[in-house]
Amino acid sequence: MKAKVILTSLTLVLTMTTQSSLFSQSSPAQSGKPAFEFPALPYSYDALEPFIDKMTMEIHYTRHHRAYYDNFVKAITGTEWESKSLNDIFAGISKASAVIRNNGGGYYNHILFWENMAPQGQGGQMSAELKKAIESAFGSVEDFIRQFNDAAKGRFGSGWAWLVKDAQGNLFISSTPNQDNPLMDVAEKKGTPILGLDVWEHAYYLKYQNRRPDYIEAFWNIVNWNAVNERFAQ
Ligand code: MN3
Repeated sequence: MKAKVILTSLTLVLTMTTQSSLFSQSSPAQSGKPAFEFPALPYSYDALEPFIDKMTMEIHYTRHHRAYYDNFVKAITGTEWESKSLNDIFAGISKASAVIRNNGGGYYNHILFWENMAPQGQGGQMSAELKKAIESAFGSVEDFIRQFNDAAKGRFGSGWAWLVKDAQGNLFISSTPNQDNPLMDVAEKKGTPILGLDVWEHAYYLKYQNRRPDYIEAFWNIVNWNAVNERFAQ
């Protein structure tokens, strides 16, 4: 009797699984599949040691980034924003709620941040094209790094430092508060971020405490230039 109940339940589960895989071929809204996904971290939690410690990475990804994603999806579900791309959402973010702005920014910014880092020695080199654009915008690579570090150190409170490509393909450095980013219509200078650095205390406090400048210096050891080159070329 008990075995029969289990078998019936198994059949039911199997039937449901088959149906949902059929539905997943239709649009995300119809299938119940979220339009926005929470991507896997591209490396292990300890891969960026000793520059970013394992516990910081684990908490940052599984708690902070996950919460931005969950809250963003919850906030847009059933609204006009649900069917838009992230680019379109950010282009009209001044009309969205603070919950969508903060969590949508947090969701996107961290995906970029994880992608633009790699274990030491695995991030490759700045491409010749990117180097040329950096020299033309900032004078030299050293001047670029100094200006980027200044933007990251100078961000009061929580926020981000960015290397950004504008609509003409020119590079500039900027800094945004909270989880804003240069794709947002509220940004002072707008463009496509190709490199981002999280300077919220949650990104560095366990290892560096109040020494944000040390964390910023350490970041250059783990930049994934291959990813930055690719974003610049797009
Ligand atoms: Mn963060």
